[in-house]
Amino acid sequence: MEPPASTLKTIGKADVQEDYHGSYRFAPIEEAQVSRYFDTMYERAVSDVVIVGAGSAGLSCAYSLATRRPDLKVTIIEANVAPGGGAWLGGQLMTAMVIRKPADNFLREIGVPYEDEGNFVVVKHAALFTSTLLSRVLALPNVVLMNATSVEDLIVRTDFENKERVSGVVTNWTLVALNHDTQSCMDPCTITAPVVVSTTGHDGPMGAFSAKRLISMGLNKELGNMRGLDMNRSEPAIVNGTREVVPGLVMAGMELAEHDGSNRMGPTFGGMIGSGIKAAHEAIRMLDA
Ligand code: 48N
Repeated sequence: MEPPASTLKTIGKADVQEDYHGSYRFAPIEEAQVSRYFDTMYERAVSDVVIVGAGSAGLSCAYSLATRRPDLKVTIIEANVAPGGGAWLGGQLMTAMVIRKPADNFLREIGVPYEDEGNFVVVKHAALFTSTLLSRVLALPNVVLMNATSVEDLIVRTDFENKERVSGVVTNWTLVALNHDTQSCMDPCTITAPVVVSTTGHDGPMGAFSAKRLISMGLNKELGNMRGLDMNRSEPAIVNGTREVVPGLVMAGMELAEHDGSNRMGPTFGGMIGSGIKAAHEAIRMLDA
């Protein structure tokens, strides 16, 4: 989209200069040239895959999907201003992040250093994993992140066999989504996509969003409700259980524990990585079917 015509009569020669003795000069700009977000919303109104939630599972899915299939328009919707979900800390006030083998393969793939402690590896700070993964994902040309944006509903259509199929998401600014009962409804936007991957986690003001919405719209009977902590049982269950839970919707990460009623694992993140990668494989299977 062409930038708006210049409203300034003359714009000085762009004699840019990086100088720290009082003569620093920037190239000139029109204020209107800064408003770019709406281009993104328009360009991504139809995406190939929408990933709801930019936590460790959602970001692992985005990286695996967008690198395997650079032809796909992958759009991530994240309710918080800061993406990353619960992966900024290894656990309550613990900074290091434990990742059980074989999920360490992914760390080498994206270039996160770690200490090898036998059955698992330790990343010295969880923020090192999350910031590295975020930077790798956002550097991919076919990935767009819309943060401070909430999915507040699912688009559901009937397919040619008259089966209900999730076909996209309904979005709004998070501040609006959190305040619908304090003002008249501010209508949302939509993003249609043949595949939606929901990784909205298990807690927080909007956690387990799709797991709960499937019930309130009658596409699922009841929540499985996440069970108690058991690291050895939970991580394979989450990875192996990652799947298309209803036509058009793949569920992964801790949201799946709410949907299926599988155990939680606490501050070990290999299951999130594996579940995200499995979700990427599921999304490709669905698109190629
Ligand atoms: O990090 P989370 O919460 O979710 P996961 O599944 O990626 O990772 C979970 C992991 O951090 C754990 O909880 C660890 C393993 N602990 C387990 C345990 O036993 O305690 O990320 C979910 C993201 C967040 O950033 C939310 O802001 C976002 O999803 N989100 C949404 N984004 C858009 N629209 C929504 N409706 C929405 N709901 C949540």
